[in-house]
Amino acid sequence: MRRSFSILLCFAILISFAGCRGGNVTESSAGRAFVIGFSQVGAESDWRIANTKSMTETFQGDPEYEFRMENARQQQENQFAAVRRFILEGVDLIVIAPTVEDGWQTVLTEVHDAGIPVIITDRSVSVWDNNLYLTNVGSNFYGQGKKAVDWLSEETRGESNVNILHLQGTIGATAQIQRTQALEDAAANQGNWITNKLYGDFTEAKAYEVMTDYLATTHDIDVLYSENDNMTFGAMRAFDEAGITYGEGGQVKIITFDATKEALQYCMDGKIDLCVECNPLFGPMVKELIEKYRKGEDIPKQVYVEEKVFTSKDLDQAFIDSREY
Ligand code: GZL
Repeated sequence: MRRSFSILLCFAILISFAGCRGGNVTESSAGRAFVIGFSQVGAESDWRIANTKSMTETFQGDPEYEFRMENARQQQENQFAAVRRFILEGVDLIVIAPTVEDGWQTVLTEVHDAGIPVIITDRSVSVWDNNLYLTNVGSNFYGQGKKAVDWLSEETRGESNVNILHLQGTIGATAQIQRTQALEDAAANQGNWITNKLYGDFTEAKAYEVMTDYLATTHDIDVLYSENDNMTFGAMRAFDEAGITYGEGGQVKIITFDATKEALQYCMDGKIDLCVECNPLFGPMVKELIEKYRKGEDIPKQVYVEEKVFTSKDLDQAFIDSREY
């Protein structure tokens, strides 16, 4: 009786050790690829599709890496589920492009407790302890908004009242928070800027819907401040249907963010007044930071990508054709 019990006890102890991962999961063992789990926001915009292409092409072409991407369809809950799956799979590093800033404390603590490093890309997360992630690679969204409002301030200098229609992206996303803040700060200083907000969730369809409804109530718009190109395209379609002119020489000045090829083409053709670039092509930069991390080198907590603004004067067809997105 005693003998069979001790065999059973040893067997139970063996099973319990087999279930716990030993060692540091962040160091891929010699010979196997370094596994990256990437939770992407969705496919809501041309910008996002270009960003996914940049990340995918950077890693999938390199045998040293195994790249697993999950599309959250703009739902944060889907990102939590994807990140928890990556933990269970024991990936070596997790990259997250967060839908919104809030709500990440718990799941990032779980990742931290599992010993898996995290890189935040594009937008940011709001957590008590920024040691829960290695670095944040993305845009200075407030800086983008500041470039836009500085241009608009010059364009509307001396005008009595400026009616600005503000098309907001996904509420709570860093891109929305900071592009909105830049406009609100400027409007507070200008005194003659009157702003009205519509919610377009960064998509063309939603923007077309809300703009069509809005134009049924008023056509009193001097400026459209649209937080991404796809919402701008939806708004332009609604303007066309309502007979409202826009762009250079039109009733409505259009400011748009992302500077995708399609937006730059409209800008060169005088249909959009200002394109504020938001650079999605940071896959190579993320890879470079991961390689520094794997070598034990320090990496900065925040890395901004280079970005510019464009008016029709800055554009020609060769430049637009040369753009990657
Ligand atoms: C910006 C990114 C935004 C883009 C939109 O970095 O988060 O989300 O401006 C996209 O096109 O939907």
